[in-house]
Amino acid sequence: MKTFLITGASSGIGEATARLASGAGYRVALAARSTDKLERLAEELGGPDRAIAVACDVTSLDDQQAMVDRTLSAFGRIDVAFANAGIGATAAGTENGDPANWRDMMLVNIFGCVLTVKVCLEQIKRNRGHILLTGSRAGRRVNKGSVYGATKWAVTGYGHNLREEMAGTGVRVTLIEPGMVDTPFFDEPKPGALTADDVARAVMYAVEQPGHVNVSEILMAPE
Ligand code: NJP
Repeated sequence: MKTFLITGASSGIGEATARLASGAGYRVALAARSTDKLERLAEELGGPDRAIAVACDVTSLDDQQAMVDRTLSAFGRIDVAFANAGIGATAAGTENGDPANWRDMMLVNIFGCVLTVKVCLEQIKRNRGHILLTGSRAGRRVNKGSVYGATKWAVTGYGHNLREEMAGTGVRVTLIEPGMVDTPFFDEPKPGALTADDVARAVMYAVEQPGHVNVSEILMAPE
């Protein structure tokens, strides 16, 4: 049985993807900081033989390495790695933005994403597997003053560069680039936005293609 590892699995897009991946027959490794939520989800998805909860702050290399070690001791392999954990801006623009929040965004959205790939790569290469990164539509177009968008432009660039690095290895790399999604990412509901499930279906579309089909990026928006 193949294993699907997801960072940022405690809510939103990661949680929705965990449900679809589990339903599609994958074992799932669920990583985030909120272990209570992860444990509830792991239980719902069938318990230790099918789903494990892994406490992980993606900004820590030690945590991320431990996430992989724990997944391998539970399931023995990793076939899909979904680097999805991310946070948003507390205030818009450079003039009003908060440097502490910029640091956190850069560490979680960029550094954390690259670390996830680094720690999973040996397994993904061995299994000719799949790496997916949650970028954003904000990483594909200009948004006035958006430092968050700049972190996602970095993810876009990294994803394309990584695909080149993986050329000839059988490893596929997909960028998932949603516009606004109604998730706990925002403090208030976002009616009319994409749902987490909409994005999870896009993830599964890319993963479920035959091995010779590399879906490079999926840019999606509610309108
Ligand atoms: O948001 P949310 P989404 N270490 O808040 C985790 C991108 N995106 O599903 O650690 C480890 O429900 C956090 O878990 P916890 C967005 O940039 C969104 O919408 O327990 N995990 C939670 O599971 C992000 O890359 C929209 O707090 C950390 C998850 O990340 C991805 O979609 C639009 C962590 C966030 O789940 C998922 O966000 C777009 C850390 N240090 C892109 N910090 C949108 N919602 O509109 C956070 O274009 N997490």
